[in-house]
Amino acid sequence: MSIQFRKTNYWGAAADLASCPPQDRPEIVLSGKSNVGKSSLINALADNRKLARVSATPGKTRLVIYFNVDDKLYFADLPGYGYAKAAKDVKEKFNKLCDQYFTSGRRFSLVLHLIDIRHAPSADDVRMLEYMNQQEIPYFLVFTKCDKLSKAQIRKQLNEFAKILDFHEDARCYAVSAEKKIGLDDLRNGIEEFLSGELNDQ
Ligand SMILES: Nc1nc2c(ncn2[C@@H]2O[C@H](COP(=O)(O)OP(=O)(O)OP(=O)(O)O)[C@@H](O)[C@H]2O)c(=O)[nH]1
Ligand SMILES: [Mg+2]
Repeated sequence: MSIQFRKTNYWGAAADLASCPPQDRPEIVLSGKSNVGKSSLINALADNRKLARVSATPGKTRLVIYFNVDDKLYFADLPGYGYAKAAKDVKEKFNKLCDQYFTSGRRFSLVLHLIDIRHAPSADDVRMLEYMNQQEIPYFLVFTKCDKLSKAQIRKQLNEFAKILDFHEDARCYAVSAEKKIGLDDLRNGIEEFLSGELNDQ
């Protein structure tokens, strides 16, 4: 069964767990530091620049925003963690929403964990991978903003990440650019392949 990523539309925003959609189809969560390019990646996968709000100011996504992909799955766009400019109480509130989200018992099919290819992974990235490894949450690592580096630099960075990060043996890695549309088909195919068992059961 193929997924038409172009048929992605806004489902709604959830400020708490009660407002999240029913778990009637697979849910793919985008996680990662603020400004890493989560909303941009959703737009790029759907080939629609107007879908998710992209911001020059980090921390714009303050709720869990749900998108319906081809009536087959949801993308959940999480608020980015660790953005510098928000006030402390605001920051804590959003971190709490993310923590609650992950520890709620809600079932996720897959997490796309985004890391900017140019930067060393943060302590939060390391913590998140440890958490997903422990909880056996399947994830892909998606390295973003590849248009900013040469092919040789990308290879070098990927080798560095492999040394620093303890990824699960099943975690696939993708290097993408939302801006220049690099690596998107690979990622779409990876998602489709990953979900194929689940979608065929529906
Ligand atoms: N060069 C380049 N810039 C990108 C790419 N993807 C995103 N950006 C830029 O990075 C900034 C943040 O992008 P967003 O998609 O809003 O990031 P986010 O992770 O959703 O951020 P929060 O909602 O704050 O957590 C914007 O200025 C984007 O234009 C990319 O592939 N290449
Ligand atoms: Mg966002």
